Amino acid sequence: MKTIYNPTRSEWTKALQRPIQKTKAIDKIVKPIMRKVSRMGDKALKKFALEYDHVTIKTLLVSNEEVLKAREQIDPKLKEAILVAKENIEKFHAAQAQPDLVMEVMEGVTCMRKSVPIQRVGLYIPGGTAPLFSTVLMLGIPANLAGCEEIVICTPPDKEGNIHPAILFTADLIGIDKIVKAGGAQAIAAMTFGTESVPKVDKIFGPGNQYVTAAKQLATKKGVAIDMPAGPSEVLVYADSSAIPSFVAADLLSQAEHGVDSQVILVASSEKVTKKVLKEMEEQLENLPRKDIAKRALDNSVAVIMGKEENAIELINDYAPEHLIICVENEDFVVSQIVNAGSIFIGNFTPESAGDYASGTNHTLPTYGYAKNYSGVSLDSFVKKITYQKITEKGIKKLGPTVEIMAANELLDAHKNAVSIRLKYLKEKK
Ligand code: HSO
Ligand code: ZN
Repeated sequence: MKTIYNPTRSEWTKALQRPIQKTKAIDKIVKPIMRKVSRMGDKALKKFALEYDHVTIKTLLVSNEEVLKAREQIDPKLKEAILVAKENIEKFHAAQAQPDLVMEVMEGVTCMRKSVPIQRVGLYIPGGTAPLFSTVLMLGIPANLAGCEEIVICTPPDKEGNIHPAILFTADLIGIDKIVKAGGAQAIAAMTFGTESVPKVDKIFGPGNQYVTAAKQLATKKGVAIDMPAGPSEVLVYADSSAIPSFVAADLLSQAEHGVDSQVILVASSEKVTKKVLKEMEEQLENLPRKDIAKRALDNSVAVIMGKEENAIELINDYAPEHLIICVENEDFVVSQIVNAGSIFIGNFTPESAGDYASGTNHTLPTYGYAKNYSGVSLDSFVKKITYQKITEKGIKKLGPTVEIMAANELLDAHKNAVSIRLKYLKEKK
């Protein structure tokens, strides 16, 4: 992890660049996969499972027996923990529901807006080196609360063709029974086009590797929406002498262990704070089972010494981190100044891991600087808002002339006529 001292804007922009994604080369691999799945359906999914996951899949859909077995395999302590997390996530997401909006904007002109669930959603749950069953909660719970009619999960099988029991247990717990043994770009393709076993969906959610991300982007060209453009996970910790260095180090390492392309940034008020944190990181790193992954992630990572608070705030807003941990004396003021971040964790006792698993907020968040213009997943992500209006005779008489003159000036006579014809009708009726 390199250290930079009081950088200027152009210096930090250069030093904090995210690892470059080779989208062109990846698209070249992903496009034919998408095509094959659209043409051959399930057959293509099985072929790719053999090719990429080295496993022969007879039945793509997870069976009831597999789910029952998973229930027995899960340690009771883990079950309990998943239940606590579920309760918190449900509470915080249920409260996000917005009441219908009904307003008489002008006499006789009533406008309404209502949230309506997206009918069919697809949730991608990564398997691989870390089976992210917590993501089943983060995506499945709001999908259920929103009232989505069909929810399908795609997740890659292991070498024996099994799905991790915690993923099955969690899906079952929240009532999702369509789980497909498919991973990678082929899974995204299946949810985009539909196959014999996988329903075509309206929106695809979930994290994944670069192939999954590229496939999601391609899906958007086929009329399927996605949660957000994704990149590798990242955290920025802003710390001063009030921060506990071992905590800061642990938080930085918690994101570094996600993947070799993860990026973690320390912004510290002084060299002293930086040194303490870096020393702690070195020590803690050695005891981590995923230290090789974390070490490589630290190659993409930077410690920035920023003496002035206002410069630190400017850097944070410019970088727009997915996760932002604020451990400084002046925390209320600093928090109030942040305009670009996916999710903010405040104070020494708020590790990012709490939000990753169980505090109640969603862990599907914008990375790669997209926190400047995207929100994390929430209940809103699973609904669209339909607006309605109803105009009475009195209302059209009142509003009509406004529309007529605007339409005429946009040189759109047919628009004007749609009003004029009604006003004429009402005049003649008298
Ligand atoms: N930090 C990840 C979420 C996660 N962490 C899942 C552990 N499991 C992206 O926000
Ligand atoms: Zn995490």
